[in-house]
Formats: sequence, structure tokens, C-alpha cells
Amino acid sequence: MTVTEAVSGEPTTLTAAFGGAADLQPWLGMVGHLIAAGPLPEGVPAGTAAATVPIWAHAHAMAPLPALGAQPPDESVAAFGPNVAFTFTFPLPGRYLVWAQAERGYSVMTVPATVDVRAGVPQ
Ligand SMILES: [Cu+2]
Repeated sequence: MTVTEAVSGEPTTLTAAFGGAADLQPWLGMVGHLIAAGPLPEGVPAGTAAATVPIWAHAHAMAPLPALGAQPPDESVAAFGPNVAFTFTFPLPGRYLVWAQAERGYSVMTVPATVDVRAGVPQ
């Protein structure tokens, strides 16, 4: 996953590379779904830390808007990706676990990543 410089309180672009052709299908009406959990506490064993974090968030990558009056693409339209960009604003600095998900061939794929978010200027 490619991530622009992540600063708390500022929009971050996270681009998940699903590889292969531009044949991703909208899943639940979206080209991509992103889950972010964090900031991870220090000194908690891997695999358990996310259970205690204060922030669990969900973001979407939408397909281009259809023409006025047209139907948005459904799962039968395999024409997106293979890179899917998300915009998310991390509320707090620290280390986050993120998972991006998209559908290909009627199967859901997951791209995991770790993102370090530095502290922004307090608002
Ligand atoms: Cu979603």
C-alpha cells in the first residue's frame, strides 16, 4: 500500500495495489473498502493490540459517478482498479493497522498495511 505523508487531522491518501488487470468489481456498491484501527498501544503483543485501540474507522473508494439518470455499476461490471485510492483523515497520531478490500472474480481480497501517523498541528 502506498501512503502519502500521514499527519493527524489532515487527509491522507492510501492507495492499495490489488495487482493484475483493471477488473475489480464494485462490492457492496463501492470499488474499495478500508478499515483503519489505531493508534496501537506500546508494548502490547502483536495480534491483540487492535482490540484495545480507541479508533476503528471505515472509508470507501467510490466508482466514478454515473451519468445523470444512469444506474451506478454493480458487481457485473469488472472494470476498476487494480490500484484503489482512499482518502482518510487519521484523528490521532500513532501507528495504525489498515486493511483495504476489493472484489475480483466474486471473491473479496484484502491488502493489509501498517501506517505511521505523525502529529499534526493542534487545531
Ligand atoms: Cu465499506
